[in-house]
Amino acid sequence: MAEPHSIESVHPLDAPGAVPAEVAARAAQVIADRTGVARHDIALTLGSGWGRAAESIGELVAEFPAEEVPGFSKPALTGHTGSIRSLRLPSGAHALVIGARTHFYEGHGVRRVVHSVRTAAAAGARIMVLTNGAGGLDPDWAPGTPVLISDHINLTAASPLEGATFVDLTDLYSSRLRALVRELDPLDEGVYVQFRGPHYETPAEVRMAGAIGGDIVGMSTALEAIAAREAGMEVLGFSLITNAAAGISPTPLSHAEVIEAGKAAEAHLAELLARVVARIAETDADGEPVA
Ligand code: 8IG
Repeated sequence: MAEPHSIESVHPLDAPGAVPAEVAARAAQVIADRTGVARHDIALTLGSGWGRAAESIGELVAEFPAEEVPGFSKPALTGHTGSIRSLRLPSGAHALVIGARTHFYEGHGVRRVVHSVRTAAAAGARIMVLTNGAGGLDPDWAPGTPVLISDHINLTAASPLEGATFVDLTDLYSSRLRALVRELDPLDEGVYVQFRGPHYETPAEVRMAGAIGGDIVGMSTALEAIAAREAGMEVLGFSLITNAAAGISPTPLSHAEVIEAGKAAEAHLAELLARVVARIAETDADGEPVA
C-alpha cells in the first residue's frame, strides 16, 4: 500500500504559506554555516559543459551536495552535478558555485527553478553568472562555441515573479559586464529563447525563434535571469552552443552528442570563466571592489 503523505514529504517551497524569499534566506544561512563564509560576492550557475570551470576560478573553501540545503531538489539528470561550492578568488572575493539546476520542464513549478538564484542573492551575491548548454541558430557557431547572452525571449508562459511585481528587464544581461567579457574574449552575442522543453524544437519552431529575433534556443536561463533581476543582482549569461538548433544542420539532435560537445569544450570554458570572474571581481557596478 502506498505511504500516506507525511509532513516531511512536503517541499518547503510548496508548503502552505511558504514565502520563497524566506526559504532562500534559510538556505543562505545553511550555506554560510557550512562554508564559514558570511557573505558571497559572486554566484555562478554551471550548466552543461561548464562544470569544470569551478576548478580554475579559485581555491576550494567548501563543497557539499545541494540537496543538503533547504529547498534544493536532487539533480534530475546526469551531466548536471548537484553540488554547491564556495571558492576564494585570488582577489579575496568569495564565489558561490551552484552545480545544481532545477529545470522548468521537470514540472515542479517556477519557485524551485529559481530557488538557487534567490539563495545566491540571500547569500550576498550582487552578480549572478548564468551558464548553459544550448542550441545555436547561427550556422557559424560550431558545437563548442561559447556565446554571450545579450537578451532573452521567454516562451515558457511562466514567470518567477508572484503577484503584481513589475520588474524592469531593460539591460537584464548587463551591458557593463558584457563589455568586460568582450575585452577578454571577443565572443559573439545572441538573444536566448527559452522554450519549456524537454523536447528539442521542431525546425519550424527554430525558424520562428529566428523570425522573432532569437539566436540561441535553450530550456533554463530566462526564468533564472528574471529572478536574479528581481533580487537586485547584475546578470551575466553565457551559452555554450553544443549543437546547431533543429533544422539548422541536416543531422538530427542527440543528447549524447550534446554531452560530448560539452565535454570537449570544458577546458576552454573553464579558462574563460576563470578570467571573466577574476575580471568582474575587480570592481562592482559602482566601481568598488566586490570583496
Ligand atoms: I544542450 O537545441 C541544448 N539545450 N531548447 N534546444 C533547446 N535546448 C537545448 C538545445 C536545443 N540544446
